Amino acid sequence: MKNYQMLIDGEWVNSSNNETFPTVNPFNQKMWATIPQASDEDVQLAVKAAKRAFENVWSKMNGLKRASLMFKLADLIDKNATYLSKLETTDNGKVIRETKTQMHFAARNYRFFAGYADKLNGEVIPLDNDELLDYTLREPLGVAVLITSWNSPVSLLANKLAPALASGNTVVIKPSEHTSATTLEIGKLVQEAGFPDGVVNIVTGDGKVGDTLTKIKEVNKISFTGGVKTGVIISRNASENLIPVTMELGGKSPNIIFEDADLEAAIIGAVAGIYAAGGQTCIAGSRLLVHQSIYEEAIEKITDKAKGIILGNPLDKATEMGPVANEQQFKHILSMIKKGKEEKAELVCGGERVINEQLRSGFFISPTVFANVHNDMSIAREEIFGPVLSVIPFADEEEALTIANDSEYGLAAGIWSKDVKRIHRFAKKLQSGVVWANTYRVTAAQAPFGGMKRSGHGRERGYHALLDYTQVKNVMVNLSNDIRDPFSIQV
Ligand code: TXE
Repeated sequence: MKNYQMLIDGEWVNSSNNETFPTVNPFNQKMWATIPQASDEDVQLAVKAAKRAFENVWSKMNGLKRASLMFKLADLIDKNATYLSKLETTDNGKVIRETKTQMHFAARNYRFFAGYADKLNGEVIPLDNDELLDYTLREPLGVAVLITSWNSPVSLLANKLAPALASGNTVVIKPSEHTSATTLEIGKLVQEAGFPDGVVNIVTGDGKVGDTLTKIKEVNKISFTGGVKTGVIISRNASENLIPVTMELGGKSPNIIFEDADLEAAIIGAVAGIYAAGGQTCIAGSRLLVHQSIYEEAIEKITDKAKGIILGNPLDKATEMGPVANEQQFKHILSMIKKGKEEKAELVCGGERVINEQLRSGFFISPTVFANVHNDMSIAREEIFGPVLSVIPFADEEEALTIANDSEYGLAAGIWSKDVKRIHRFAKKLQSGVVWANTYRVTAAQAPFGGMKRSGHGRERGYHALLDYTQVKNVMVNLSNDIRDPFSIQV
């Protein structure tokens, strides 16, 4: 049993009221570590430490030095990737082959943004009046609060922490109460890399801790990954202090197979979209839209694949799908499957808890396919965040577009077609922050990621993420000796 502590101002501490909560392995439902439940006082201390570190150290350190610390952190994450991935898999049940890749991808993200730390230049702007010199400075915001969810703690954190640090902000991190361990391990690596005290602080606990954190006046920025309901609460808190937020929320992403697609490749893409990570990803391609001429064939093929998925211990390299990450999520998925049946979607396979000898102690749900789904049904509208695919037929491009965009979400979408004109035409019309063509669930440090509509706003990864952690200052310098008219604005 491990007993974790929190990181505040460079010190590892218990909660000031000594409260803790257990963290549970979803594969066997065994408690394996305790995590501190931060008090309001702890949260205040963490923000104060971040503010001090911002004012006294981090905002004064030059970009090259910030970058070198971030490169060290990236190296340490790579070096410890095996350890970190085993821990993350133990904590959230995600298969080891994915968590291992995610650790290296997190390191890649720190390197990508480290490369920007000494290149945050402003610009010189030519004005109508050439006796005025105008230029901009790109400056950090101050203390950034980073709140993450349980599905990919290290990877989600890298999306936020890397651009925040590169652009000169200090941070207070609050990981999900379901999976705090690996974030705290990253805290240890931050220290080993040599970051000054107070630049990175980590407080742990439930939603109350997040709520306290997002109401503090000294906080200058919030970046959140989680559910829509929480996103709304946090946005409300942020609006009281008029601070900017980045919201990375859920999705109900359409993965669209046209009649001219390479069907084999499209079906693999559909599997990647919904069964990878057991569907517990914001970009899950949970609505599979299929042209009616290939609908039956596609159902047959995806069902075959779904039935063949290897469920098992997520620490085992052969396992393709692990358990659902926690009990709350497990119950939610089962309740959505029940709704699907009640609304008369056709359950083709799966749809139940797996209770065989080896898996019955874990939160396993069999890969599920619902056919003849109408886009008005709950399973096509609400985020399930589990291995549940809704297959919806369409007659033509226009109908596919109408169905795809008929969602309150707008995070990701996939198009499968050999017609290059159709791909670009369609990509332009999709209401989605991310569009893949002839692939799905592919990511890159350089490519901006984020949603439209109720999937959120702001962008993570790529150059665009830096813009969310900086503000622009405009400086105008008079070069002339003319005496101005003080009662008229000068142009
Ligand atoms: O998320 P929450 P949950 C979706 C998915 C899932 C649903 C709920 O559909 O079924 O959200 O999941 C912190 N102020 N996604 O309940 O509650 C919380 O402690 C500040 C999509 O796990 O949003 C945790 O650290 N913070 C998503 C974080 O918010 C608060 C990934 C996320 O928890 C808070 C996960 C409050 N009032 C779930 N209440 C994605 N975008 O990928 C909670 N938190």
